[in-house]
Amino acid sequence: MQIYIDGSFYPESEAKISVFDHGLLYGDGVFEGIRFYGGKVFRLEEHMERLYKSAAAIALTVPLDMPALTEALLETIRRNRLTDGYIRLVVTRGKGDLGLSPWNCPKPTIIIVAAKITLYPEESYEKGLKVVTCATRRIAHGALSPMVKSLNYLNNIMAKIEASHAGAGEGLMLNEQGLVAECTGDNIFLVSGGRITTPPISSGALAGVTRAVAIKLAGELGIEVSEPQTTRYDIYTADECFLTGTAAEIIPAVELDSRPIGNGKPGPVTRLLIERFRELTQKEGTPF
Ligand code: PXG
Repeated sequence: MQIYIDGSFYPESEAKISVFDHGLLYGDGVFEGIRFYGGKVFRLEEHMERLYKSAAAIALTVPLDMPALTEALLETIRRNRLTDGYIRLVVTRGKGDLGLSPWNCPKPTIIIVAAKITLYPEESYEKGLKVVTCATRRIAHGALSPMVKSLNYLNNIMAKIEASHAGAGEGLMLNEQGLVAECTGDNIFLVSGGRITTPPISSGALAGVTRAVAIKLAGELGIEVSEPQTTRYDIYTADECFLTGTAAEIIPAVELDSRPIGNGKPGPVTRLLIERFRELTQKEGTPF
């Protein structure tokens, strides 16, 4: 495995960053998780734009411009001789001292890892996931914008722990008002009466790249999509539910808090979207 750090490539055993890096000391940094399929990177521009926006929001200047960083990412995939896989692109505040001030970090660190990923077994795509509501709330706008894909994932990790303790594949996260935001690493969609809904970004959901793809695919199928404030009641009483994310792609959710969603099996709209999503990932992308 060849890992990119600040302009050079290293084998995994030599790919090291400083223990004084503020990404490690304070979770001060941003990241993206990106997939590539059949020799093409899926929705690369969207991921890049979100990374630069996340960086701007935390007053972090990415030391490479977007074309140069994009080329570094493509070169990392080439060096690893992969055709299908997953990229973790990380920009940290860089090496500083033990104070939390970012002004002691002269140069942000860029890390690019290209590897394989399987988040859920194939069986979960056939049978659907069980989801439970987590007590841990999604980060509030007043604390840190949930739009920022930052290296601070502890609240989502706390929720993920709750979900796995409850034997569920994913955890539902509510915002401070008790409205549905998203899952720990995926956006959530409902199908009710032939229409699709997903919680608005303002609810605390990440502006998921896969979320946008699902909305576009639904539109192409002539299915109406809206973004109303969503409660758990809406999920309990929906016909179908599915989750979207770069790692998870589109995956059915068939149970929330031990209540079956619809008939408790992946529904026809979900299945159709999964099929269309798989076709799209083979067709579109940035070649490397
Ligand atoms: N919400 C949250 C909180 C996320 O972290 C998504 C939604 C889906 O967004 P995208 O843009 O990927 O459709 C994410 C992304 C992992 C992993 O290792 C998690 C994500 C992406 C890649 C890998 O579990 N989450």
